[in-house]
Amino acid sequence: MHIKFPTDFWWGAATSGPQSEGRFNKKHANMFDHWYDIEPEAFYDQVGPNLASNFYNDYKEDIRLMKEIGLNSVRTSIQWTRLIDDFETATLNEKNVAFYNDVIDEFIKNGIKPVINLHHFDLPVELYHKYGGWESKHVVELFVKFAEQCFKLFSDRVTDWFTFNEPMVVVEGEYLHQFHYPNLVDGKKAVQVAYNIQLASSKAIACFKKVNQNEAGRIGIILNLTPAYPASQNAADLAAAEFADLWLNQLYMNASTLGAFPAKLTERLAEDGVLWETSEEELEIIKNNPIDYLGVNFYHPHRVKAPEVSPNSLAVDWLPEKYFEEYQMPGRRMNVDKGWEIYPKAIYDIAVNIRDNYNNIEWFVSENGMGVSREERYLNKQGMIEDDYRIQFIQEHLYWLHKGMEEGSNCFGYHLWTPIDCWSWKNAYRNRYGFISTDIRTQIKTIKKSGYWFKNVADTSEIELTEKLVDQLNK
Ligand code: BGP
Repeated sequence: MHIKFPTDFWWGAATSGPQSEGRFNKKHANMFDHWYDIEPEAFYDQVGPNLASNFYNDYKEDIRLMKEIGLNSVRTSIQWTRLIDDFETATLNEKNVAFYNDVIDEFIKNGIKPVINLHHFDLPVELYHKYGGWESKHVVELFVKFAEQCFKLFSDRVTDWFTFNEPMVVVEGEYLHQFHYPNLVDGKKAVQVAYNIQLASSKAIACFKKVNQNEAGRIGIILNLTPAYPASQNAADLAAAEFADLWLNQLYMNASTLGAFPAKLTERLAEDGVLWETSEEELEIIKNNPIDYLGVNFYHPHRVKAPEVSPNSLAVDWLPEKYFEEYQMPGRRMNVDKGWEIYPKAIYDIAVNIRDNYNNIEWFVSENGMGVSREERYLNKQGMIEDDYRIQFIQEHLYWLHKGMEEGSNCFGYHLWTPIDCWSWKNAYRNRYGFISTDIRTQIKTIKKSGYWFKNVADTSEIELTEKLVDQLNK
């Protein structure tokens, strides 16, 4: 079976500054840099962000490889801790301004659209120690100053901007589930942080409208958006799924696209006495600055059930998990290396949801991918990793994405996580996601089978699926 996508479809991949550049010539540390400095054993094999995939030194060669595999667009992020010398005044580090200018120009020279994100889990750590990071509205203002510098410096050439990558992961990682420094468990703070990040995004969008230099310029947010599938149709499981969807998806989706938080969520948070501090003026800013377009990161579905323990038995005052619990569906298909369920049809559900509930806003798959350990297992005699599992994973997701588009969803692109194997936070280099492998000892980069395969997809905007695979997908 042949599937055809629009000829101007974005075929690309995503990375981030902190995961690819390395800490070279960086005056400041972000949250992860600092965490690694104080507790290297928290990271897989004690590998930290110092070298990452050496993009700071290798960007020319890396971009050449990205071109070789046909990518027409690539997302990365500008590190706040690299670009800015003084956070209060947002004075620039000129050497690093030159670095980002070169990177952007190099992408453009190679026919690759640079897609620029401003925050990828990389808050400057001193803003956490001084002000409580995203708990503080002063930090919101400082972020907007940083954003303004980026727009002023680069929006003559960069047309595609995003404010935040996966804000909910910051909330969960830092304040709920202890996988980002400072590893707190504090529901009340989590709620305020969730709000403050939305406010920061909306304020950055307001600023973009004032200083953007390019008529084609647009700005959005990147959300890890996933339907919350209930474990059963029982009322209790349905209620759990409803709350999970409000908290995990609708909070940012509604505020960023429709200009207001879902009332059902704010009412519940108010009843529970944990609603964020806000003001009429701030809510006006959120209302008046919706995104132009959306990025959706999708890896795995959420399956939820009613909590088994009484909400009152929670050890801390309030947690969103009061209302839902993760459900491990028997027989689910797993990527065992990463521990994530594989469920490509969710992309179709996301497409339909955006079409029906969010004014069919333009969107793209900003991350999707499969992290696999010890990929050397799949090296062939010529030294190429034969990652057929990744090719199939992409095919399956593109199949469902295409179906959603056929039914009218306004999707304009697909980005894999990630172009070149990069550093993955706590997991460091355990799971590899790239079209191109990185040897972390030598930093030699080699195109995998999926990279060559993807070049053909990008060149033709078509994919070929076997009947067997299509049958499986429709079972
Ligand atoms: C997303 C992040 C990416 C990337 C990816 C893979 O949530 O936006 O930065 O890391 O997940 O996940 P991991 O690195 O945890 O394997």
